[in-house]
Amino acid sequence: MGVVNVTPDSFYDGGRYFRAEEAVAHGLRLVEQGADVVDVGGESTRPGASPVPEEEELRRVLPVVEALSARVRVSIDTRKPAVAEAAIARGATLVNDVSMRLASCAAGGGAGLVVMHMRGTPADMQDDPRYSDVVAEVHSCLGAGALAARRAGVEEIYVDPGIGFGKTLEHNLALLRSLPELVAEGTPVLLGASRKSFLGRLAAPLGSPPLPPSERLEGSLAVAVWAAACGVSMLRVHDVAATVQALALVSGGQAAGMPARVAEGPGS
Ligand code: HH2
Repeated sequence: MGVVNVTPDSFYDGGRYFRAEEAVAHGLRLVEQGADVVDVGGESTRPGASPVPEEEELRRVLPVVEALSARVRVSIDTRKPAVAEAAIARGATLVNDVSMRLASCAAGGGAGLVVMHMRGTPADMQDDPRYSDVVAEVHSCLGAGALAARRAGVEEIYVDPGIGFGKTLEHNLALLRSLPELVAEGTPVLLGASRKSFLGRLAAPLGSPPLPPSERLEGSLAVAVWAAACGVSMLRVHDVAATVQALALVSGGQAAGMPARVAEGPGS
């Protein structure tokens, strides 16, 4: 899943694809690079982001959804029912629901659904997030969300632990470590870790400030390889060409006899 942010303020690519023509051209480039799905969003959900009015979000995403739908599977990344519904009417067939509120929109429009975990809202989610057991709480919330979506009539469902959405560095790492268990629960898993801030903190030399988003490609690829080896079904990434190349290593290695999944490896 390649990311197309039609926003002025996304944490990595804000402003680069804000005009519809630039966003469509970028989406088509991601398809050429190997994306099976492009995820179109018109509202940044980075920590502290301000909400975008519905009219403005519709104005940003609809022309892009419509143009790209003719060429590739389009997912709509939103928190708003009206945006999800309008995007489905323009050709989107997957709702990337970062609010856990859009199951009925997806069901009504015959679309698939990504159920992503978020604690709080983008404005406050990083204000001291706490869990007594982050893995148990996030997995059980996703299980309940997937069940509710199935009951609402959604046929294609992905669950996503929501890396960086109301989580500390330690929470993110615990969730990444627990991917084999999440995959084993049976609902296909989607992961979005591309260029996120925890990578910049982990990779910075001791005592140095975190690496900026522009220097987080290597960390993003390492997480993509780990997630693929754990059996994650879809990766939401900014760098499609590089990720496709990294994932070829995983599938080539598996063809050459590496364990098909981390969970099936020796000792597990
Ligand atoms: N992350 C972002 C946005 N949407 N959707 C899912 N399912 N999973 C994610 O991890 C996820 C997501 C944040 O990344 P980005 O869109 O690049 O940034 P911004 O929110 O600043 O536009």
